Amino acid sequence: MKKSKFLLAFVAAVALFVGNSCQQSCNPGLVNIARSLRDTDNDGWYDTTTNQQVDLFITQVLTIGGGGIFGPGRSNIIVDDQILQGGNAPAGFGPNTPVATKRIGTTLLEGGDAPKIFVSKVKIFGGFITGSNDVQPLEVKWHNRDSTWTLNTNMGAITFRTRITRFADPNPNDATADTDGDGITEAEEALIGGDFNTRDIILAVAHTSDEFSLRPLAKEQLVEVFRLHGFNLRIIDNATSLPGITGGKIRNTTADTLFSILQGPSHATVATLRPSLIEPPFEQFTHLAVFQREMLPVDVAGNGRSSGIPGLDLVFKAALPIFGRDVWEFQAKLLMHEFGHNIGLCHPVSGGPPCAPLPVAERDNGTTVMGTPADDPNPLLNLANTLRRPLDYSPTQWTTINLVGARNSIR
Ligand SMILES: [Ca+2]
Ligand SMILES: [Ca+2]
Ligand SMILES: [Ca+2]
Ligand SMILES: [Ca+2]
Ligand SMILES: [Zn+2]
Repeated sequence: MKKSKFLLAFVAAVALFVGNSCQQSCNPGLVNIARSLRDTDNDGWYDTTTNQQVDLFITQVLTIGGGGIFGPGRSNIIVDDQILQGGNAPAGFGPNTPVATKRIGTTLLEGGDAPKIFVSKVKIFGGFITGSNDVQPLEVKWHNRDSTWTLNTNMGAITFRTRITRFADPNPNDATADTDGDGITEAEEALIGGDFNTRDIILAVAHTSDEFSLRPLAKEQLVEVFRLHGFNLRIIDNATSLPGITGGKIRNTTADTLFSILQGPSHATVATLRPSLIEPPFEQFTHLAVFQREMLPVDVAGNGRSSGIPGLDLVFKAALPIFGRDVWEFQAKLLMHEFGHNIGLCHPVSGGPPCAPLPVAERDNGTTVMGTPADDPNPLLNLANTLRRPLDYSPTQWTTINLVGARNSIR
């Protein structure tokens, strides 16, 4: 960063010098370079169409023995936690649909002219999508150059293509603009390589013991259901990193003496963990979930607690006793429920505040993962309703997600 600032200042100084002294003859090339490297509002995006969006595509997949292009249901393909084929993924991802996207602004200057290297994690496997939990992803390196190449795997050959498009800062005099309303400013979108027109959500997931970690398929299913509703959910945990944010295994860094491996922080004290996991530039928009075996006595009422509606933190019981993390999609559903509170959603039957009542047809524990046993007085119905909740929010709930409210929540 320092180096790029220096370079920028140097180029700008040269431009100033050239600009002042070239009444008769000057070097227009140098002036143009300086102009193209201007970041007036200092948010990490150049004023002009110098920023790069780099898309990764899969143009062809050939199976060993089969010889054909993968058809629906034949295999599962997952790239960076996005289920492209298999599970409930909609059919029809094609050679022109990006499977990964990176955006680079003023960090283009870092390291001089060397290409930027990106790493994507690719899973390709047969059988059931639940096999995802046991598949080791391939690490595929790609960079900001237009290129096409083929990777041979033990499942077959995958052909990748990269494409660069260039874009300008949409608000060159405003670093705090938030066009897409995801609670992430333009300056912050630069830190995460976010899109100005897509709602991004950053969720860090930590656990007090490895046996409570987030299961790969649970993570992929959550990313998928959010993607189908227009959100780019990025989950940072022990398997996925983002510089500035730490997920994965944690220990007690708080003054909370009750915090242990079995019982992590309470919903009220989880916020005190934030400084050890989330660097200041990411603090205002990053959600933090802590997975533990049991809730502290203060949180005993449930399997998980959000710190607020909306809020940015949550604690969560990571597994069912005996049955573990996967049965009935326990982990994915419980996380989606508590996270729903974080992003401003209430229970469908008992409702708000702060939520407006749902349409009558949606006031049903079975229509949304936000259903709660607390609204079923009959204990038998309780269990049945808990298990039949879909891994989904209701249609109205998807439209009322409040990411700006989460950003501004008290913690
Ligand atoms: Ca800018
Ligand atoms: Ca801007
Ligand atoms: Ca934004
Ligand atoms: Ca965004
Ligand atoms: Zn709840």
